[in-house]
Parts: sequence; structure tokens; C-alpha cells
Amino acid sequence: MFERLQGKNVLISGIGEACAYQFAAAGANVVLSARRLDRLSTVSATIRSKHPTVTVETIELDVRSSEAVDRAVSSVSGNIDILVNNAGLAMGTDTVDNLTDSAIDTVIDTNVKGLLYVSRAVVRRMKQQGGGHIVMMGSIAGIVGYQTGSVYCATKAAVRAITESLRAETIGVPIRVTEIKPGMVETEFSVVRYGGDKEKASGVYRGIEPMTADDVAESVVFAASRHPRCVVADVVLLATGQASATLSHRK
Ligand code: 8X3
Repeated sequence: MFERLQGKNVLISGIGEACAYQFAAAGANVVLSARRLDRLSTVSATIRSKHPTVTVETIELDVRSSEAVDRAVSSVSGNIDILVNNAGLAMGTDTVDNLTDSAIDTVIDTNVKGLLYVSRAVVRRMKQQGGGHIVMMGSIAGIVGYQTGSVYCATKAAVRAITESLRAETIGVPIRVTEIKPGMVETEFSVVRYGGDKEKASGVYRGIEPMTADDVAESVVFAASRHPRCVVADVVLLATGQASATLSHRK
């Protein structure tokens, strides 16, 4: 089912560990770029030992710097067939009147400006090479705002807007653009959002079985492995028992 990914080159921004493993398992070469090189080194060592025929590169990258993004993208050898635009975070759970400058700036700079810097550099590459596929990591938080989510929800609404604009701009070029909008997924996302408080973070998933990073990665890999004539444009992923960002059934 995933044979179309064999030998493709995939650039993943942000840790994207589950995606990296699944692409490598499908025979794709992966380039991992994120701020924490130690984490990437662990992922790349695992991939190398499990899938010795694929290549793995790691690049230390903070997407908030446009120069660093341009340098990182130019350092990738060969085509970039697939980009998984995954770097992003939520920070804090403050109402608008309590937001700190740092929460506003870090989240917008990473989720919106960083995503644009990476998209710009990669779209230029894909136009030169004659095509490619960009998978944007959106969220159901981009569909509807919720209490204490203003900045994060705004950035994910921006991801939706950027995705739609890019898809419209690339209709004459074989660049496919997909947006995946996950709901409740248990990753370190909530730990980061709650400033490292693991107890509060796990409270988000109390009484409901959240999705895992693997569930999201399966959709990314599915979208990327469709026939070139077909674009999986939009995927909304919810935990079973979840109806929206604000409505879930908890036992
Ligand atoms: C994360 C989904 O519902 O926590 O993107 O905002 S939610």
C-alpha cells in the first residue's frame, strides 16, 4: 500500500518521531530537523538499525529563524519529495487578558512564521524540481476557538489559511498540499503546554482514550502515498468519544 514511498526523500520539521519511523518503514529516506539534536540522534539511530537501506539525516533547526530555515533546506541533498510541516507548540493556558508576551511571540513565531519560512523554502525547491507534496500539521483547534486557547487556536486557523492559499497557488504545478487536523493526541504537546507539569498534562486525557502520535503518522503516510493524481486535501482526526475541540465523552 505504501510502495509509492520507496526511495522518496521526506523532510520533517519538528520532532515528528512517529512519522519518521513510519516513512522509514515504508522505504523513504528521512531528513529530521528540530531544535533538540539529541532527540533526533536517538530517532535516527533507531531508524538506522531497523531500516539499514534508508538514509537518515539530522539537522538542528529552530524554525523561528528564516536564515536558519533557508540554510537547512539548502543543505538537504537531492529532491525534497515530501515535507511534513510539523514544528509547532502550545504554551500556557492563559485567558487573553493574562497572556504573556513570550507565550504570544513563541507560539506565533513557531507555528505561523516558522511554518511559512519552511513552506517558502521548500516550495521554491519543489518548483525547481518539478513537484512535491507538503503535509501541514493543523489542528481541530483551528476550526473552533476554546477558552484559554486563543493564541494556539489562532495559529492553527492560520495553518488552515496558509494551506488553502498554497493549494490555490500551486494548482498549475504538481505540488500536492494536505492538512491533517488532529484532535486529542497524547504526546508531549500537553506537557509543553502546561510548562512541564505532567500531572496537569495527563488530566487532559482523563476518562478518554486519546489518539497516539502513530495514529496521526498513519494519516500522514497514507496521504503521502496516494497516487500522484489524487490529493488527500483535508483530514480531521478525533479520538473516539471526541466530537470537537470542546466536546468529549469522559468515563
Ligand atoms: C491539539 C488539539 O484540542 O488540544 O492540536 O487543541 S487541542
